[in-house]
Amino acid sequence: MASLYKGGFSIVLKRLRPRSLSWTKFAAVIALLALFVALSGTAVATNGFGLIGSKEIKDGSIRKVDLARGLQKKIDQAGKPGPQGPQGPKGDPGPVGPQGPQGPKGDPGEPGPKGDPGPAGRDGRDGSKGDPGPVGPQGPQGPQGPKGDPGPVGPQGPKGDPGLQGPPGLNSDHPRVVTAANLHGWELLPRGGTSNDTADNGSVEFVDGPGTSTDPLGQRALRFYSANGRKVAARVPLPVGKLPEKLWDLTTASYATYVVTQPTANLDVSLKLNLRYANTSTGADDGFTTLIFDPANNRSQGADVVGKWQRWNAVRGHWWSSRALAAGICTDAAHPTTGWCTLERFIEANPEAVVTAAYLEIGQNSGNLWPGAVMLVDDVRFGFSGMTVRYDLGG
Ligand SMILES: [Ca+2]
Repeated sequence: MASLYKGGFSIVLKRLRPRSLSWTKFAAVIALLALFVALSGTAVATNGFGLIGSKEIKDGSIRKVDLARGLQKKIDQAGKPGPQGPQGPKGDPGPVGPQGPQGPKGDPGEPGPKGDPGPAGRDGRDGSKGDPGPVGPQGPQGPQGPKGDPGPVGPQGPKGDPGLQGPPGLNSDHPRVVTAANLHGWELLPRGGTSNDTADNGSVEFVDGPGTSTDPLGQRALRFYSANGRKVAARVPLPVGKLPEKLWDLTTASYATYVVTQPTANLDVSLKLNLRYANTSTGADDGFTTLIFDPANNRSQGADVVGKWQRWNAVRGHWWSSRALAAGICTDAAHPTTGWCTLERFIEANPEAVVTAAYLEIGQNSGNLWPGAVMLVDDVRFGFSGMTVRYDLGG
């Protein structure tokens, strides 16, 4: 680099000096600058013609004598600079500068999380009545209400189907099966019925018959047994719901017997009718007597045999009365004149007699003829005015 001209250097310095510095202070600064450049070789200065570097100082392009005298004096007075001291502490931060202009508006941030619900507010004032809402779903069925009044009678319906066939009528030949479970009005009287014995004289019960070939109706029959010889009986039902039947209306009275054990000859099951309003000559004024059909007095209908079913038709047979009659007849089976009589003869003499009870019976409360007697009865037919009922005893 070309050396500076002597005259030009002072002009350069004048141009470099700030007006706030005196020439003295400016000279000291230049001296320090020159010293610093000489040591580090990095300081620079501008003078309008180029840079003053350590090279110019070292190679003598700028010499001390080139400087002003005052500056030379200051350089001489300054002496050599001492070694570089340690780095001082960090200075305090400078004062806050003035606020800069407002920056551009930033982008909107992401929405924050949903906050907690606030406390319930107070009830508002009643608003105006709104429109009715839609009809809700049907609720559960309520309890049953009280029974309503009966409605008016409707028109008569069509004629119904014919009903089921009813039970056999009184005059039916269809037998009624009498068992212990369904007696059809029969009464079993092991104490003799009207005799009021305090203990059973024997038994009256349904049993298997002696054989199908000889049983007149079904497999079973009604068995009469007199252990002590006294009466045991079975009551035959009379028509229900009517006044006592007149004896003269008796149109059917028949039954079958089977003698199993006969302690005395000629003993068999008899049919006995309790009567009122007979023309009796003794006893109560109501004309009570018992009219008796006994197979022993009707051998024209069957022989005295054991172990054989025989049928007895009492309406067509001979009877006798337990009490004397005004007519003096039918009172003693053994008497040739007053002995047994036909039913027609008895009715003729006792036209007002009515039947109050009917029994099939064995035994005798006096004498000693019947102990151990065993006899069977089945296929009983009994009825008034042609209304006959047939009974299958035991089935
Ligand atoms: Ca039977």
